[in-house]
Amino acid sequence: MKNKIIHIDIDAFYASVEELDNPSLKGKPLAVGGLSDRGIVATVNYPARRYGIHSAMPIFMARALCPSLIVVKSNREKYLKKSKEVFNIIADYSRNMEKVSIDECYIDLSHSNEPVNLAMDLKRRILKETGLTVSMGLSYNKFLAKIASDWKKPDGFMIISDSDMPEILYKLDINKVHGLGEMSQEKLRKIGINTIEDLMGLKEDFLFDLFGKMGIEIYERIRGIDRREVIPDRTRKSMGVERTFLETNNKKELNSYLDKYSKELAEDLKKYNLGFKTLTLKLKTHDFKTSTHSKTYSTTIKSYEDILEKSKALFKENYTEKKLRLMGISASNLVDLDTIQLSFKDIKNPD
Ligand code: TTP
Ligand code: MG
Repeated sequence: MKNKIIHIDIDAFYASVEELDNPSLKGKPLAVGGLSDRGIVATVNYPARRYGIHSAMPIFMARALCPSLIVVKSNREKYLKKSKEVFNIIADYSRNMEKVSIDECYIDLSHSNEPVNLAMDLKRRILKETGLTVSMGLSYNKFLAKIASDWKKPDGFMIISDSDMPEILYKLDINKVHGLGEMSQEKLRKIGINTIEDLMGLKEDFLFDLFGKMGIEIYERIRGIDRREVIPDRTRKSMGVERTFLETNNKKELNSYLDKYSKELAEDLKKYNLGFKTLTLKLKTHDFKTSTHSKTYSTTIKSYEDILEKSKALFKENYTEKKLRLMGISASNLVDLDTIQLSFKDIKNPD
């Protein structure tokens, strides 16, 4: 099977951007996140990881682990700009690029006879033109490409061919299996399943009983079967913002998050000139239970004010006063506003 899919993930992204802006930070333990007492670590550079600090950890806890930790306030605008620079370079290498997050994407290199050389060239160009290192994984499907990019972070490049399968996966922890959430991992650990090798010992029916359709996907993926295509962003299905924070049931605080998310979602939609019809609110309670609540509207939504009003209403309808540790909103049923304008113009000025 041809190795044709690359997964690319920028190393310690927010922290690396801050180091580029202020090179004196390089080599020192650095965290990016909220500065207040209730702040959460968005990410840390690799020196700080040696202290056991990681994303979603409260800042006060991170400081306790490493008193010399430098904390820089996160600046999303700046990271979005840098992310665009990197994606623009990647887009030169494949028309088929699917962004997964601000620092992560898949590209399909089926068209190329030498994907390895292309990948190495891309890596060099990103470093030269943006100063950032990325980790890349090349394989014959998405699941394995992602596992490969995670293999040798930072600045890694790993190839997983079908002849390496499935042995290469045996030792990996189940947290490397994309598709297995925290709750699912917990369920598996309770019955003594901690590695992919353990997971391979489970029957397909058993996984189906445990996780439904996703269980079948997981059964197949760890055996090297993953039929998901790289879907270019032009045909993306949804767009969203979510974040982990310190557990809280303070409505004022939770509403302020909704305000922030609405602003960010409106900005992202504007960038792609999109509107949407379905809004989904995601809530994760302190005991890791996740629920989603969706509503579809007859009109197209795009403005910050509109998103905020509707997400506040969804929140009011569905919030049960329990302490939350994560909240998010997402837009689906996306409407391409370019197309709407075009057809409107066409009606006004028929040929
Ligand atoms: P990641 O790619 O998960 O992390 P990273 O790039 O910092 O580090 P790695 O080298 O392991 O890839 O996420 C990308 C950015 O998204 C990260 O720099 C900050 C942000 N982020 C958050 O704000 N909160 C989070 O909980 C996570 C996981 C990431
Ligand atoms: Mg990253």
